[in-house]
Amino acid sequence: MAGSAVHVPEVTSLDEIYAPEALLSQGKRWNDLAAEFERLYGKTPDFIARAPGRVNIIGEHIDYMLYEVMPMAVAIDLLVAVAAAPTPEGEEATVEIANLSADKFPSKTFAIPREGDVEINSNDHHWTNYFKCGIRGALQLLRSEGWNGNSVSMKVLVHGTIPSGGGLSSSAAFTCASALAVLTANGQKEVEKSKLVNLAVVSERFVGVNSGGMDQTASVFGDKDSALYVSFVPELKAKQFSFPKSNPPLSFLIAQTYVTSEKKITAPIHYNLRVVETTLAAVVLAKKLELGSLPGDNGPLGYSLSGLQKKYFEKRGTTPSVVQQLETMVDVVKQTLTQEEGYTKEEIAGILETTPEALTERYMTRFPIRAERFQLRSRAIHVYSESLRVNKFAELMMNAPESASLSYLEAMGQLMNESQDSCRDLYNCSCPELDLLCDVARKAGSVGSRLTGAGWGGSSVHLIPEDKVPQVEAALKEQYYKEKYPQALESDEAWRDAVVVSKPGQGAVVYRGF
Ligand code: NG1
Ligand code: MG
Repeated sequence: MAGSAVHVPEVTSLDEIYAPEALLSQGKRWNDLAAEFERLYGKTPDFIARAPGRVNIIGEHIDYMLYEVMPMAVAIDLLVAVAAAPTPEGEEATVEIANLSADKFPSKTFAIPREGDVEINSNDHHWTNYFKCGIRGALQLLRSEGWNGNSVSMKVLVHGTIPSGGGLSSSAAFTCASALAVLTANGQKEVEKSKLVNLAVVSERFVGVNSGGMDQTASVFGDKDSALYVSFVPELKAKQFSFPKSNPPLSFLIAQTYVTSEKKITAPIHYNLRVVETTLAAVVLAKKLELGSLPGDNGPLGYSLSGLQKKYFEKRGTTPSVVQQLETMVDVVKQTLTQEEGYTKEEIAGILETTPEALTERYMTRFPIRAERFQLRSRAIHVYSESLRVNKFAELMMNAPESASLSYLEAMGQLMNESQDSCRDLYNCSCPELDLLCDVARKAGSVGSRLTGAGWGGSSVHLIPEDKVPQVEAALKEQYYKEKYPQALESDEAWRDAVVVSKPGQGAVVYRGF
């Protein structure tokens, strides 16, 4: 559905969401959810809000620097079943929330203040925090649009099939589905996709991760037939595209490391630190290059390397092609940020003619971080070179010949392999298990293998000529899972959880098929 409605679709039948081969098992899962809802709360849900996970094909750790990325939604997802009731006059709305996997995710009841925000303790990593993020974001949006009502009270039952910490963005799916559920429960008949994404991005930051916007965009704008080319400036846009027809046909395989990376816990030394490093790289470059003050933008900390690129060429009065610009930026970084060992906070403060305390206050207080040295050089080289790879990859994807050859696929795969090298060596966000999966897959016939998502564990994605898929699966089984995670070999179901051939999936929907 190219150029589909800007509103989240309301669907009444599961075949609008899932591929035919998944309908049977999904039908059972949705029925189980509805039946358990009835058992718990004594009534059927009014609706189910559903949002999927995603896999990122290429463009890692550059969304928060406002560069284009190429993710697709996947079929695994998060369901939020809701029954809403008006909150009695003068009382606070209540939320009763439970999970179908009750042993792992215990239920909770809490109130929503009539004014102000629902409290989220980001040090207490309770699973329901993500639902609270959705409430906060949704109510803030409604209030900003002049709504001054009291929220409805909600009975909620959740079920997810996206492994948490698995790199396929269970968190964004949960935040998007929750925000969508709260908006719908409070009477919003039509929810605009970009509004939902923007509010979900901001909401996810309430759990302590200073995230970019890729995952929420993929989760909301996903489409059954296409992957997405997502841009963030001048405003959020998700262009749909199909994979090239090739001989042999191509497929994308997702393989789990089963090393979980709980981003919200490691954020001060991993994710949030990278956001600080790349933002400070932009600010320091602007100062060293005497570009004057950087224009503020939508980057999580207000400045971005893409803003810097724009300013750099404005100042020079030239507009080379995007590829030339990015190549130039890689050189500029290499010549300007010469300290390969990184920069201390004191050194950065010195360059910026400010104090370390002021730096901490401005960039490291809402999202605290821990670092001895800030790797401005390597992180900035990664960002510019990764954006360059995305541009080249998009060009190959979207302008492929009628029937692309194996060597054409190999050219695309090469860019994915280079992305993995850069993530491992410059961004330090890979891990030995991800490196091993990539290595094994490539030797068995993958033409491009890389981590997907934030990294430090989670999943990998592989571009494989279809005829080589069985070989790659067999090699992964033999050389990775057998030793590192034998549980994956115990049943067909476990294996499908570890390694799947991934097709683009439908984005968020509201289901009212009851
Ligand atoms: P994960 O941790 O895989 O959900 C994160 C960010 C993305 C993006 C990627 C790296 C969130 C919700 N998602 O993904 O915005 O920056 O890492 O490319 O924080
Ligand atoms: Mg996440």
